[in-house]
Amino acid sequence: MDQSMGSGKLIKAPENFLSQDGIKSVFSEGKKGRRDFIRNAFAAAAAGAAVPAALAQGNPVPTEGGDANILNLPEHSKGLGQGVALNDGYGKPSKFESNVQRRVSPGLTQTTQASVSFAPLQSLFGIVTPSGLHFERHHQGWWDIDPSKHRLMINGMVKTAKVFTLDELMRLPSVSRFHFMECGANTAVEWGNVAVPTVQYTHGMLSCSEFTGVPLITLLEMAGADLKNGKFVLAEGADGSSMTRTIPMSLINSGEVFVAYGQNGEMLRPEQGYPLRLVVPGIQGVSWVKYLRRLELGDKPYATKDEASHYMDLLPDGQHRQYSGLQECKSVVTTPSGGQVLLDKGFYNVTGLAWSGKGRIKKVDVSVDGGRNWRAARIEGPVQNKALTRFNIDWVWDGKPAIIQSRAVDETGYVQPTYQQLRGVRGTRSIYHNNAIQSWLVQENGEVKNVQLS
Ligand SMILES: Nc1nc2c(c(=O)[nH]1)N[C@H]1C(S)=C(S)[C@@H](COP(=O)(O)O)O[C@H]1N2
Ligand SMILES: [Mo]
Repeated sequence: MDQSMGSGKLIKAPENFLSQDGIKSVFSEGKKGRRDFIRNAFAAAAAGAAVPAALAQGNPVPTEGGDANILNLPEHSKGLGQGVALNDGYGKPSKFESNVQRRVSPGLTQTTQASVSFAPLQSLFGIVTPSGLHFERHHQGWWDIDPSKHRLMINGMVKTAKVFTLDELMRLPSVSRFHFMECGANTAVEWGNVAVPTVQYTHGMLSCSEFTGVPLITLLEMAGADLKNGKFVLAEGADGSSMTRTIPMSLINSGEVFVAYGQNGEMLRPEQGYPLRLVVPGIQGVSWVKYLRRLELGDKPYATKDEASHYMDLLPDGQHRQYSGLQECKSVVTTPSGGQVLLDKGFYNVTGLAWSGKGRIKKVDVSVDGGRNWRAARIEGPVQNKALTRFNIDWVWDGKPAIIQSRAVDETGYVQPTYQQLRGVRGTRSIYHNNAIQSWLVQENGEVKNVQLS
C-alpha cells in the first residue's frame, strides 16, 4: 500500500475506512464481503429509510459466498490464545494495522534530522493521537535524554535563579489537559496550488494528546519572578538546534502554559521532547520547545533566530508579519479524503477534525457540493479548550461527483476562510498558518482527490 507522495498512487480500500465496529468485523471478510455488506446495509438508507435493524443491533449481516459462513468456527474460536508474557511488557497494535504509520514526504527535506513525519489522520478516531503516531518535527534530530541528568533552569528577572531536577518538578502540583499541537507550517505546500494527495500530507503536522506537567507560572513564582516588569519568557531546548522562542507573559499568566513530562498517560516520547517540553496551547508547534532546559524572564521579545528569520509570514505587499504564532480556527474532513476510494454509492459517515487556537469549537458545517449548501455536523463532546474536536455527519452518496468540505467556527465567532478569502489577505507566498477550507473531490469511480476551488 503505497501512500508516498512521489508516486501519486491512490490508496485502495484503506483499512479503517469506516470506523463502526460492526462494519469493521465484516470488513475482515474481504473486499467482496465489504461491498455486499455496504450494499445490503445501506441500500435502505440510500432510499431514505432508517439504518437497518441488524446494523443497529450489531448483528452480522449474512453475506454471499462460502467463506462468509459464520457457523464455520475459525481456529481462534477453538484453540488456545497466546500467553501474557509474550507481549514483551509493552503492547503493540495488531499486525493487521501495520499500514497505519507516520510517513515522511520523499524529497521534502535533505536529511532525516532536519525533517518532519506526518500523522496518519485518515486512520485515527476520536481526538487523541496515539503517541507512536504523533507527528514529528526536528530541526537537528531527536534524542533519548537521561532524565536523571536533565535539568531545567529558571533565570532572568527573578530573585533567585533556580535549577530543577525532573524529580523535583514531579513533586509539584500538576495539571493534565488535552491540547492540539499544529506545526505553523502545516498545509504549507498548498498555499499556491494542490501539491500532495492525502490528508496525511496536507494536514498531518497536527496531533492531540493529554499532556501532564506543571504550570509555568508556578515555577516563575517559586523563583521570585518580577511579574510586574517581566513581559516575555525565552524558552530554550537542549538539542543541537538550540531551539529558542519568545513566549509572552499574557499566555503564561492565564495558567495555560505548562512544562510537561507526561503525554497520554505515560512519560513523553523521546521524539516529543522527553523528558521535558513546553506546552503552549493554541500556539504553533515551534513554541512548544522540546528537551526544555531553560526559561528566562525578560522585558522584551528576544527576536531569536527561530523568530527573526524563520516563522514569519510574507504578505502580498512584500512586508513580513512577525510573532504570528496563533493557530487560527481550522478543520478538515479525514474520511472521505484524498487517496481513499468509496466502495459503492449509499450511506457514509463523513468525519473530521476541527480546532482553534483561540479556544473551543462552536460549530462545524459540512458541504458536499463545493460550498453551495452547508449542513451542521454532529460535534462529539466534550468540546475542550484548544483541543482537537471530532465531528461526524451522515451522507448518502448518489454516485455522482461531489466536493466535500468542512468549515469550522470557534467560540469567538471566527469562521474558517475559503482559499479565496485567505489569499485575498495573505497572498500565496506564505509558508505558515494556512487554515483555508479543504476540498476533496469524490469522483464517479469512487476515488477521492485533493482539489482547490478557484
Ligand atoms: N528543542 C526543540 N524543540 C522543538 C523543535 C526542535 O527541533 N527542537 N521543533 C519545533 C517544531 S517546529 C514543532 S512543529 C514541534 C514539533 O513537535 P513534535 O516533534 O513533538 O511533533 O516542536 C517544536 N519544538
Ligand atoms: Mo513546526
